[in-house]
Amino acid sequence: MQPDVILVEPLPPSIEAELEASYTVHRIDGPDDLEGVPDAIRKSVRAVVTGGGTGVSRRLVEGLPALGIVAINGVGTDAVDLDHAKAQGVRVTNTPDVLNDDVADMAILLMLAALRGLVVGDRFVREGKWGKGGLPLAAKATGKRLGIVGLGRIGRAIAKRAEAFDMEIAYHGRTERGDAPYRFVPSLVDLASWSDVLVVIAAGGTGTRGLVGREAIDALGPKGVLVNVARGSVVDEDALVDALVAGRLGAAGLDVFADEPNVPKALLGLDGVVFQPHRGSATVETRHAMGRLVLDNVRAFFEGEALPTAVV
Ligand code: NAP
Ligand code: 8YV
Repeated sequence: MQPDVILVEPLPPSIEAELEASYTVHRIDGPDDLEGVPDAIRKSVRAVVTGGGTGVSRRLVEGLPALGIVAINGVGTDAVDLDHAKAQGVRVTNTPDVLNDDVADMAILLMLAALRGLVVGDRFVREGKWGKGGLPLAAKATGKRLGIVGLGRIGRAIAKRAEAFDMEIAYHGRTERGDAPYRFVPSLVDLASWSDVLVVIAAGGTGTRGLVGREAIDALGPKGVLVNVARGSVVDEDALVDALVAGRLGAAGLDVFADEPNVPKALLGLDGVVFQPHRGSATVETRHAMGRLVLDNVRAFFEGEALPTAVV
């Protein structure tokens, strides 16, 4: 008999097909849907597969007494209580590195779109306004100052791309990265005040909640651009909305939000804001590479081998 696996969030069809070839897959409706787990397997199921932004609730973990692994199809672990999982004897895995390129590309895409008014120009053409009126001049990207909040795996990939735009690069984090050729700025507000563009790519979770607050947003200022590809929780969203609405912040490129899929209504009418629905890693190639790591971790767990990309 095949082992049971609970799937909280869809994977690419070919990855789901591979999962189904080795396991009996039970789909549930979200990270807290204990009721969706068939009664017959609640006491015996050993594996849950979920997404980075979705995670699992403590209630789901506690409701599955035989659970041994939560395999995250993503790198962020903030939607899983790692201490709790460890205390329950549950291993947690994620998918580091394979998504660095795509998330970094998304950060650059949002930066360029915000600076150059990509969406406004697109709408101008679609609405037949070209030839009948003008658009304001946009802002140049090349040579601007880029502040990176979180020079981790993805942060470094963003910096590498920004070098091709001749950008000056500095970063903030808890630790100075001696091997990085960029200037470390111990104060986030100082970094924001120096930056033309501030890209947020620090890990989510309790340690970074509201890290980019009102003071940093005001320091970035009316010509500044804030790009968030990390987690909505890392930026004080109320402060961000206030600053954008009041024109105290120039523009923003946002892939992530505090209460996804809900986006603050006050932002929807603003030309200076460009949105994506949490699609930083959402390409065919990268979602396959992530899915493969999920399959490798689940297989290793059931075969009693070392987990390839274990977090706890
Ligand atoms: P990583 O290599 O672990 O880097 C995380 C960075 O966060 C580190 O540079 C770390 O620097 C910084 N950080 C942690 N706590 C901090 C704090 N209190 N203050 C300032 N900086 C702090 O992770 P990664 O692989 O680059 O991924 C980063 C995050 O991107 C993930 O955790 C996830 O939430 C997000 N993500 C989003 C998408 C998307 O679709 N938009 C896709 C993938 C990942 P220090 O240790 O020096 O503080
Ligand atoms: C994915 C992510 O959108 O890796 C992460 O932490 O947030 C993204 O790559 C997610 O994991 C799929 O749900």
